[in-house]
Amino acid sequence: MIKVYINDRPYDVVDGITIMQAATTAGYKIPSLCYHPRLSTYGGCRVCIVEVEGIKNFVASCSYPVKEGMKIHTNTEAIRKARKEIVELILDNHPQDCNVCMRNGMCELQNLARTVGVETRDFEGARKKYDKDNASPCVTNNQEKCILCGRCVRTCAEIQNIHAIDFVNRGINTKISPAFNASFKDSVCSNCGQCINVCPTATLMEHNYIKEAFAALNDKSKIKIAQIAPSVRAAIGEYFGIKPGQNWEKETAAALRKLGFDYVFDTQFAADLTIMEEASEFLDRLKNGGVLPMITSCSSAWMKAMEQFYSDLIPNVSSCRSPMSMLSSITKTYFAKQINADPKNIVNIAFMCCVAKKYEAARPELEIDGMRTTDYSLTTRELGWMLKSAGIDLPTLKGEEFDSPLGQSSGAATIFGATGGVMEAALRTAYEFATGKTLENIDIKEARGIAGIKEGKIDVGGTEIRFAVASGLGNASKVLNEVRKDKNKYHFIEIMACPGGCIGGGGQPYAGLGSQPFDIGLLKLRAQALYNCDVAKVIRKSHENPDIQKLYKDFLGKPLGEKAHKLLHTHYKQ
Ligand code: HC0
Repeated sequence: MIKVYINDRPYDVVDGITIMQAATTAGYKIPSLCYHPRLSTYGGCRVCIVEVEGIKNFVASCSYPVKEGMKIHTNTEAIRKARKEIVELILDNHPQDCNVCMRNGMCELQNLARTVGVETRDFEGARKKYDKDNASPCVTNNQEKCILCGRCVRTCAEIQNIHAIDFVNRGINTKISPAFNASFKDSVCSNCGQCINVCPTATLMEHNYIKEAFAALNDKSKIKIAQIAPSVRAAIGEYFGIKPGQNWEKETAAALRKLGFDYVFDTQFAADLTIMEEASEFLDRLKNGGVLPMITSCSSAWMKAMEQFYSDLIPNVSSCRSPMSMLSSITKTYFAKQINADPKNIVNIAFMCCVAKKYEAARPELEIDGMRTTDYSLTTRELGWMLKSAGIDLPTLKGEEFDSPLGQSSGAATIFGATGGVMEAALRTAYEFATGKTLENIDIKEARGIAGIKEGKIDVGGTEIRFAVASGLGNASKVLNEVRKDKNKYHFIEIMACPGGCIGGGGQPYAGLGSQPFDIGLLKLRAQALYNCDVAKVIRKSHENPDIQKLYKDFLGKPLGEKAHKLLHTHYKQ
């Protein structure tokens, strides 16, 4: 430890950390923009400047290390004036359209301007003129709003290892773009949406389908069906200013009915269905010498990344559709029959924590007899916006149950939303399918926690199953490179594209001012909301869900059967 002085007060801090880290531990939040604690230091925006006695120029606190006896001033007149001017200069070539901007009220630049005291806009800087890239069903790019903080570029490279975007051009023409100025649609972007989570402005946003969703809700000739992903319930409260860590599933069901949905189903029902198919597929491969390790397939951004960068591993990837797509298949077949409806009159709208689900929804491989199954996939943020704009104050609503028969789920399905949850759910069922015995300790601790890579083993009927769990595509690439070297290292691998799993999805509410995207504390709170829900359920194994048992008995036949293959499985592009 060394002693430093911050604003004339002494503090003992760890040697070698930056001034910003020292200030944070001492209780000072230095304003910043390009800085992110989980990314490499860029030091480009200079918003975090401070004065250090004995150094002539202001220094960027995000990159300058502390030294014994250093005297730091974070809040002098000169610093306040310089910081304000830096933010004014950033604003000078930023559009003046806050009132009509989708991030109005949730914009870091707007907040920063207030924090540093910008009260007038005295200069009219050169404005950037670009066409908005709206072609991708997932990510839109409006470079007129970009302040070149580079957080998106570093996230895509350092967290996700995808490298889909970078700075291009020079000077006033500098912008962020996929290679060759391509649209996101034609790039290697995995659609994970993590760049959206870290973007401080409305430059990178999800392609929103709010207008289409409202139009469908107002169409009297349609049967409107909603489903919500596991992690939506763990985060939607944050959109309404409630602290993270609570489960809002019943209030969300009530809110969706108030929005006008005729049926509100739960993606978690289909998570149980996925486990029936995936556990059966795994045991089939294990018993009959199929390709191992088997790799989970429910994360849509992982699927796109896999097809682009790991297509040699296609035989390893489970053929199961994701729970979202399974539920959409079942509503337009089994459920349509139950209510005597023409599936063409059903509109399936899925509310997901994920941006890439929009791409998944549009995949032709998932059509059934030429019919699209998920009509629209919207993010948790889009749901929050729809509810607010319809005057529905979710946290104050009296909770309601999901509709039957596609609304009941096990605890295993709930934990799908956190990294390791799919593995734990699959192992609970695979064990009992393989052995015919009850799995006594169903909490598979090695699969839990926010770590990016986890490993474990479990004895399944005398065979030791070695498994791995990776969240974040950067971590996934490390595990997959191991698999390329040694196909026998694992039997079963779960991969989720987003850090922490779906709870950290690219479509989740923007992290609050006190926390950052992929902040470990935030992810832990969201995960805990799901694990608490698992423990509170009487049924905690997918195969024990009575409505799933009925679905197989009345309609599907058996797992991996002919009908299941047509409706619940898919194939991938080389
Ligand atoms: Fe996920 Fe899913 S866990 S991908 O992030 O498998 O969006 O929560 O809905 O489909 O169930 C998202 C979350 C899901 C799916 C489920 C899976």
